[in-house]
Amino acid sequence: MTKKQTERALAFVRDRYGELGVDVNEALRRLAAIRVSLHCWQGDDVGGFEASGSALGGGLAVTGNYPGKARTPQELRADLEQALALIPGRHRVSLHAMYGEFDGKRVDRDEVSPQHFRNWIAWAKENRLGLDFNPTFFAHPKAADGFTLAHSTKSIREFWIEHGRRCREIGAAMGKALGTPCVTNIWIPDGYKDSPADRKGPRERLAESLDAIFQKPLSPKLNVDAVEPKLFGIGSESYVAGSHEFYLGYAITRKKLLCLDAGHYHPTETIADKISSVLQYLPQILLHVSRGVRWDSDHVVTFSDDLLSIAREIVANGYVSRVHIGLDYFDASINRVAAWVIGARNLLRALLVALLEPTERLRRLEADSDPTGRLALMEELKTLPFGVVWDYHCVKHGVPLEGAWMKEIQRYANEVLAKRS
Ligand code: RNT
Ligand code: ZN
Repeated sequence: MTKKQTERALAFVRDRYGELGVDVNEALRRLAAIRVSLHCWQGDDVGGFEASGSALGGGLAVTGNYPGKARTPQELRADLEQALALIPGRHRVSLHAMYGEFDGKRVDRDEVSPQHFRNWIAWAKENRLGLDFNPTFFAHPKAADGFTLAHSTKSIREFWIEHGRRCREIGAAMGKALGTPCVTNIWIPDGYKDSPADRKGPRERLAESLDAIFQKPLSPKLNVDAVEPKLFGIGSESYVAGSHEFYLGYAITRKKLLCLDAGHYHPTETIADKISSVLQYLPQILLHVSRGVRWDSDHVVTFSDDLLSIAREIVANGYVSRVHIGLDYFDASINRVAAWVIGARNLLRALLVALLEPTERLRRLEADSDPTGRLALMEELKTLPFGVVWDYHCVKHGVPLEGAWMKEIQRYANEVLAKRS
């Protein structure tokens, strides 16, 4: 499709949306302002660049052996650039502490500092990207028994507290250099495979460790902290110290962001309904948009009802400025660059659908006690021609349309990925 064709098509659908009281131009303007955080760890199967790489652990599992994964920071950045070139808009990249550049030296987690991320920061600046950050509480000998901040041994807790503290400083350095606050998100694997005799002790220790990490106030203009709950993991099926209730209480009392990961709840439970609940009490939250299949499997985000509901809750409730949206999945069975593009484009398309919703009209039907009319309109909306608006958005932002961007991925696979053995 040419630019002219997408413009002509848009003119038609603009009227269709206009009949419903929806301003397509306004929706496009708002979509262009949303920044999503692309997770670096999709690019190398949560590998990182530490000199002494440990097995992943922490209940995280990446399956697949698709060729061409990034082996160096240079390769990972090149892959991210390629992905970002196929995603409309300006965005952010989320890094993990294990992705520092340590020049072949062994720099332990309690020694990481902003200088290990200076190349990432310079790269982000050059590409006009924001950065977000995550301490890495897994893939390390001191996390091998499944406990970190809630560990029963004081010296191990102290090691991880120091890691957490340093990561906040790194986040603040990123925020300062880039002029946009870094969201530093804490997720720990701590839990038991089998029924614990003591559910209380680890949680008491976790609260204490977190308080120690957050002791130093940092300007929210540079860094904001998030905490990420989870129901269970591989090897922590029976008990996870950092549960939803634990962190909800923690986030409210300590004024932290709560991170809702779509894969971290019971399989029939979705995070969409949690957004307007927790935002009654929290100023801001972080989302890890992911897709669990039967369990927290971290599949590539698809254009699913779940995703549409999440986007809808953010937009319809006016939460765009209070919800930081990050992606979190890892699939090594398909082209990793395409995996980023598919998930990010789906997320943005879902947000566009939400921005094109005649929310006022739906709410009026609800207020008029007309659930039949509400249901009828909701169903009708599903087949509105949002794809035309999406095409226009892509053309306007200089990225290929659906169907065309895979050619770019193919070219990149042949020219770049195929040469990595
Ligand atoms: C794990 C959490 C966490 C990780 C990343 C790599 O269950 O979802 O966010 O996926 O930190
Ligand atoms: Zn997550």
